[in-house]
Amino acid sequence: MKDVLLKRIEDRKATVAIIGLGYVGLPLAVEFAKGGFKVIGYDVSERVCRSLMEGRSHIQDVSSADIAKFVKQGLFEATTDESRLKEADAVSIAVPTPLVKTRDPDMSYVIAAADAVCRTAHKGLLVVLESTTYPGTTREVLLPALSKLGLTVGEDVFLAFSPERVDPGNPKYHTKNTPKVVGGITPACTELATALYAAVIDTVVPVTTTEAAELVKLLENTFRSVNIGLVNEMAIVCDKLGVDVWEVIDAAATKPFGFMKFTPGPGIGGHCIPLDPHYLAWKMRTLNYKTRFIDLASEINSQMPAYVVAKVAQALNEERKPVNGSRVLVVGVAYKPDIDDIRESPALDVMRLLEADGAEVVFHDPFIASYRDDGHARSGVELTAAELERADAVVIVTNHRAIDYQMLMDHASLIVDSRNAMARTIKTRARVVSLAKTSQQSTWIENR
Ligand code: SAJ
Repeated sequence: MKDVLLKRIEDRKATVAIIGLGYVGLPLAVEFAKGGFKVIGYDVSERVCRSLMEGRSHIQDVSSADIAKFVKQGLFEATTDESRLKEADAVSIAVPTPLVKTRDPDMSYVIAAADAVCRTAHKGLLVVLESTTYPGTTREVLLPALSKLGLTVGEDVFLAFSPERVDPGNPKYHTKNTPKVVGGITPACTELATALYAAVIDTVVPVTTTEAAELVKLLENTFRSVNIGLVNEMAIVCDKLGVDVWEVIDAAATKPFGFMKFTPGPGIGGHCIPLDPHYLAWKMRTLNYKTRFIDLASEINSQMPAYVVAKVAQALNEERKPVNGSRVLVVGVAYKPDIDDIRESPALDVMRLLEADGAEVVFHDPFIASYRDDGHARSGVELTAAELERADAVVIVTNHRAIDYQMLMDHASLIVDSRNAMARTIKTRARVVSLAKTSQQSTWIENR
């Protein structure tokens, strides 16, 4: 079986199925089509499949021109018909793995995809799970499901895990030039998964087990969460010492080895960093081990929105204004600069907390004109001089490059800057309050 599939991959005769046509699955589907493979994209969304078949991409990093070309050439087909998976020689599962309210894993999408694979599996099939998940998922969920069909994994069918490393909006790294880690249940599984991805991705990094591959991704993103938590705590430390945290970080970043720059902010958002580490924390709890770094980083990062709101309240108080009844303009609500994604954005928490204190909150984001919050649509405002002059406080939450920060300086009266976005503006009208109370710096020096 292994050699037959290896040959089909080598000759580009293998049909590749991708389950889940989102920000991971669709770029992967396009890479396989570019490599000359016939690709069947399976998604439960009728709307997604229809727009793809009409040649339109719904993913920022995938061009509609590519979709239209491969649909026309018959190399890519999007379908909601699960039975089409029967045609696949290899299937990659790239479905969401969110958390439920109690921050426990929601495996429902992975289980639904695994069930679809089992209903259409056949001898000679390679299955690769890409969704970020707790270590053990591939062996504990997918392996038994396939074995129940009477198929021996490693001989009749092959099973591996390969973490997705898609960084939406990254101008330099995309699916083809980002090294791909793969780990199989058996060496034959690893060999086949390596051959499949090596056909379209520049660098493939095999590891010995599916657990190792699952942990690689969790280490990558826990590393970020912990280091972001560290610099957020450093911001609080600098605030109490009256030191400019940005100056300290920029100077530390001059160290050419042994340091990696992270920057403080209003908290962490997105579909990876706030969620992935909790998959590991959950698994370790089932083994009676408390992953203290993950929990501490999460505790610090998740209290940053409240920290920013406390800064706003303090700054308004210095103007003898209560938060209650003040008009606050939040600038930048996407979860990170220069993208249009608001998922888990700390800006949502900042706005909710301000409104809970009675503030009248409006927002501006050049990438997000409106979004749905608790079921109702919220629209942003244009960034005008009038809007800035009307605000009792302007809060910079996400520092998009497209925003004119000098305009904020010239027209706002009070700015709370959670990203050091005002650093390069010329001081004119606004009073700027940073995450760390640099205004105390003189007191610190006087008292020494
Ligand atoms: N953040 C900070 N300070 C930092 C870095 C990030 O406050 O120094 C915040 C961001 O504003 C954002 C959140 O953390 O709200 C997450 O930012 P991120 O840069 O980690 O961006 P993501 O969530 O898009 O992470 C993805 C991840 N990619 C995958 O999971 C495949 C991550 O592993 C990448 O390293 C990251 O992109 C990247 O490098 O941009």
